[in-house]
Amino acid sequence: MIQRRSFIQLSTLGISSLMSSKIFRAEKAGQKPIVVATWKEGLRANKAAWEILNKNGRALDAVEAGVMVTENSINCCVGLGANPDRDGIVTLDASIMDENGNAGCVAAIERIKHPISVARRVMEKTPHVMLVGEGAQKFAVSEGFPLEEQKLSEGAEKSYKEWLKESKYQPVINIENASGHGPFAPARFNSGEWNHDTIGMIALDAKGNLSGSCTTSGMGFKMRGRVGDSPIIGAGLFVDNEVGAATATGLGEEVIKICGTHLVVEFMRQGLSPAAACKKAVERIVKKDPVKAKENQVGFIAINKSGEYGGFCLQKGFDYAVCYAGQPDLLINSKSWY
Ligand code: SD4
Repeated sequence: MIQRRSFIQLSTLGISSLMSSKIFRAEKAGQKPIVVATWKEGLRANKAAWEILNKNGRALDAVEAGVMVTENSINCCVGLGANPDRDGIVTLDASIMDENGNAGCVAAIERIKHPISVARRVMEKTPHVMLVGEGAQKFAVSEGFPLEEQKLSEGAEKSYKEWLKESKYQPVINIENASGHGPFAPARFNSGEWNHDTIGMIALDAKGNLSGSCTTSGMGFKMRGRVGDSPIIGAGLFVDNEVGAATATGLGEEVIKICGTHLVVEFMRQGLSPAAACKKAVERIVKKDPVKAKENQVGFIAINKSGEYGGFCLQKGFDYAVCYAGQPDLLINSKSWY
């Protein structure tokens, strides 16, 4: 009788909850709090995030403050000093998600220094998830964000002039130095060490809550109006506080087509480790079109609810930065498919 009752209780719990408790027991303990961010620039961004996490702060505040550091640096390729679109105008995209599954995004916003903070205001102060272009800018101004003058950084100015010579818009990749991304890679090789345009950050705070942020100037010399994966929930960023968080970098079109970060989180829900989940999402891109996959770069990073982290990318050359107690500036060279 007892056996029969417990069987009934178990079946009313449902298979999915049984599976998920198994999943979390199977995960080995990770770090808490922890913050992980894309590319080498993530090291500096993580420092700012850690200031908050280390004081028992909220993951949401940490991922906003962290990527603001990168948006602020004039000579890098994320904020207003970044590579412009083909028409010479810098347009920025950003997204943010909190532990309650709330999300806010802006796309193709101009002359605003901190798109990530505008994304957070969209999440917290409007009934919407995404604002784009002129409307996003108007909202930002109404929220007190100053309208900046557009002034390309020296590096961006130089790359743009170089690009204008041929104005080529076709896939090329430098596999040897494979931090370039398909269609837009060559112009960026002139801009020195920093040759990508995005920072994605995911964090787990001391209370065990997850949040994430992603901010970018998008691909350099993109078509006017082009929006990549970074401001799209489930593509460039996804957070599910029951399971984990993931963010992406690289050729956004490829990430969008597989709902990349949502896929990574769903793979973690099925029991995969963050690294294995990222690899499986990369595999999805490869399977879809192996020829194209060889020519492009995509990288994913992920953390799970127990503070384990991992990443995986298509081509060699993608680094990500990890920070937790006693390990403030770990830079990991991601494993790659090719
Ligand atoms: C995009 N995913 O707009 C971004 C670009 C990027 O490093 O990640 N660059 O497609």
